[in-house]
Amino acid sequence: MTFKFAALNLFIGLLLALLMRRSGNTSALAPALAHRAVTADGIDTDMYLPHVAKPVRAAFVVLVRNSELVGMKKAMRQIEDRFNGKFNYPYVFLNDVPFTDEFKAETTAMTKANITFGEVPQEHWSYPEWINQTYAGECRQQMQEQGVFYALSESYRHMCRFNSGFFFRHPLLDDIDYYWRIEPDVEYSCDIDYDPFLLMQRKGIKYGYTIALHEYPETIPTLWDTAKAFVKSNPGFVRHLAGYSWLSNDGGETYNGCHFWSNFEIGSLAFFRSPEYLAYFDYLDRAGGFFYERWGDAPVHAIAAALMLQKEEVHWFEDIGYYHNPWSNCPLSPESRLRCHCDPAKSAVHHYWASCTQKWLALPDNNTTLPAGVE
Ligand SMILES: Nc1nc2c(ncn2[C@@H]2O[C@H](COP(=O)(O)OP(=O)(O)OP(=O)(O)O)[C@@H](O)[C@H]2O)c(=O)[nH]1
Ligand SMILES: *[C@@H]1O[C@H](CO)[C@@H](O)[C@H](O)[C@H]1NC(C)=O
Ligand SMILES: *[C@@H]1O[C@H](CO)[C@@H](O)[C@H](O)[C@H]1NC(C)=O
Ligand SMILES: *[C@@H]1O[C@H](CO)[C@@H](O)[C@H](O)[C@H]1NC(C)=O
Ligand SMILES: *[C@@H]1O[C@H](CO)[C@@H](O)[C@H](O)[C@H]1NC(C)=O
Ligand SMILES: *[C@@H]1O[C@H](CO)[C@@H](O)[C@H](O)[C@H]1NC(C)=O
Ligand SMILES: [Mg+2]
Repeated sequence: MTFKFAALNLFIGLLLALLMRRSGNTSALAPALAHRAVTADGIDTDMYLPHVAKPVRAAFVVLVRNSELVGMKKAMRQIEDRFNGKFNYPYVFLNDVPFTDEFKAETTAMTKANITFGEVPQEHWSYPEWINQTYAGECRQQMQEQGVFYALSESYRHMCRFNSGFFFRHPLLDDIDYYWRIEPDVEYSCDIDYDPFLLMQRKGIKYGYTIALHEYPETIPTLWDTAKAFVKSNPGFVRHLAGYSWLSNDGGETYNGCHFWSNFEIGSLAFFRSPEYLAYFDYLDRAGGFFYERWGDAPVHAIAAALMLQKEEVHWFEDIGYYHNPWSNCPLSPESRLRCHCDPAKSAVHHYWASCTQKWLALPDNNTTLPAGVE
């Protein structure tokens, strides 16, 4: 039986080869090979067709307002042209109010990929009962007098808290392991010819970024002390002691503000859904700094990533050209000029304010020395 089939296959193969030699027409075999085409990563290209299950359970996750439709389309156009037109990862749009029909129709028209629209549950976008809202109002006024950006905004604080502790719990992400965060008006300036989700999955990367900056200290006066108090009662949280030397310039005493700029993130949802991260978020949330100060999701994510993840589990997507006002990431290699339209001289990595990237890359591997300032 088996032998007969093998012989038949061999016969057909020889016949085809002969026919091709005779006709000199190599595209005669193309239809047979087409459905076996693979990407550089060895993935069957059929897996990247729209509406088909992808090699990685992943999606673009976008929190956005209806009023930002035009900026959203601009960002999507670039994501699609530079990457997703070939890969067709789905989009999940989230909003604290229902999306308008116009928003849904116009974003859906931008992509062949699956797209879903969800609302943020009210308990993920409101004041917890332990927050004194009168006091929170006084704090906002005080920050306004100090000239802090978004000092008076309540919605900005709900947004930061949602991105810190809730986005990964949204039911539309239940079947998803990795997310890629995008915002309206961001720009992607380089062709991306490989699947970053697959890179993360294969290499065990938990958190990917393009730009790492220093935070404005006046938005987070007590964040570091709160995180340290959490660690004191949950010492198992810290699995990467060298992370302290990235977060602090004085051995852990104070926070230097280093964080990954979270308007771009490609991350593992399992990391955020872990009991350790959830306990950390819960502790921060009870301390009230999302409302009494203006804690950003970027430093909240970054403190956890630096302390919970190993150096190699955090990846700088140096090769992804990216812009969110006012900073950009632009690949430096000469080869990149052929697939990018950004100016490498303007890449944030050269700038003091964004030197946290260099600092991460310089961290020692496998460092288990606890700095002096941390108990
Ligand atoms: N649905 C909804 N989305 C919001 C709200 N506030 C912010 N967002 C989204 O959350 C993300 C971050 O908000 P931004 O206003 O861009 O905050 P930012 O990046 O710190 O500040 P900018 O420098 O102004 O971009 C963006 O994708 C916004 O569209 C809100 O009240 N409702
Ligand atoms: C080559 O083969 C393809 C597929 O069989 C066919 O469509 C095409 O016309 C052929 N071309 C020539 C020049 O024979
Ligand atoms: C795309 O959406 C359809 C319809 O909602 C769904 O059945 C399918 O599983 C989705 N596919 C992917 C890959 O998300
Ligand atoms: C809430 O804050 C206000 C203003 O600071 C304060 O007067 C009030 O006592 C606080 N309420 C509670 C229950 O702590
Ligand atoms: C390990 O990190 C500590 C601070 O966290 C630093 O003082 C020490 O020099 C590092 N050790 C090595 C071998 O790099
Ligand atoms: C770090 O430690 C891990 C596990 O102990 C080991 O596999 C890896 O090779 C080490 N890396 C370096 C650079 O020493
Ligand atoms: Mg923004």
